[in-house]
Amino acid sequence: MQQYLLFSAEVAAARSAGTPIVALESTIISHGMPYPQNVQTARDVEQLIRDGGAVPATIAIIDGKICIGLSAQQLELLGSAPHAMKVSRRDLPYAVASGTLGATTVAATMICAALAGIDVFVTGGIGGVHRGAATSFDISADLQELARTNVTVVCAGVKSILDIGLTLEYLETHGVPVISVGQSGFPAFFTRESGYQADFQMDSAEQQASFIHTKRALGLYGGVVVANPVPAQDAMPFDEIDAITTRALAEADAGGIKGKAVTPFLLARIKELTGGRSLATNIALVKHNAVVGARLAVALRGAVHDRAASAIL
Ligand code: PSU
Ligand code: MN
Repeated sequence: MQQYLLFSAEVAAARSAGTPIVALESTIISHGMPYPQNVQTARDVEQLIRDGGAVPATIAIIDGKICIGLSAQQLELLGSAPHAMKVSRRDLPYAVASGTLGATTVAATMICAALAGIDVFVTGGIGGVHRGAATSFDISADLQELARTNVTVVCAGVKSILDIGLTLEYLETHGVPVISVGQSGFPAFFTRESGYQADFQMDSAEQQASFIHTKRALGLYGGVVVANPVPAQDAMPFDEIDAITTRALAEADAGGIKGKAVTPFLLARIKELTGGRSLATNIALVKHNAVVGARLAVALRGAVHDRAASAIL
């Protein structure tokens, strides 16, 4: 396995020192935001994680290696390359074997984080069950990954480009707990409320860490969703984003957009239709998630140490 993984110097040092590490995805850089704001945001998010006492590990596939932690040049390459491949679970062996430049989705980042022994992963929004999935069968591989891979994903909920109710049903069926932070409602990315409740509200990192630790100790494999609402001052008006989402969905349908192209199309169209204002919201919520994720990674290390200590006593 080690022949496929390449750790940056910063991440390698954190692994030896036992410093908490937070994984970050790269599809949000290549397909989720425009250049150069994508690269700037990636850098800012990494710094917020360092400020929180953890080490950031942005993950991507470069030259046939699963890179865990990227250099400034690698971030720039990924953010500016016109044809980086969007890599989910099924694409991962192709990107590694062919040497194609690959940006990892939530699903692929979870796989790589687990391979690297990283427990916490910060992103913006996760994929989910698309509206109309009853006929299109379009359900993001992110949900399957959450069902099977032991990584906690800190996000701002899911966008209303998806069927949020069905996404939560799917997660329930697969035993994936959904924890909200600071409120009981499940957030909808651009807005703080989706009209749906999370399973549990846990405001402190210690509570979240204790929950994750207990889940693992009970042998309950699979991921956890920590849904952290966008700060109120950065949220978009619900009615505006709702109308724009409906329009973007109709355009995707009319344009025959299918498969892995659907989500990037919708993200880009919403950005255009909001005159770029959705991008500011997107950046703000990812940064907020970085703060929460770093806190959780630090608390999780403490929880593991506490349990180990009490097992010895
Ligand atoms: N949702 C967002 N922003 C994103 C994505 C989803 O609000 O950037 C990206 C993530 O990388 C996620 C992927 O894993 O899209 C899901 O793609 P699909 O729906 O094709 O599974
Ligand atoms: Mn899909």
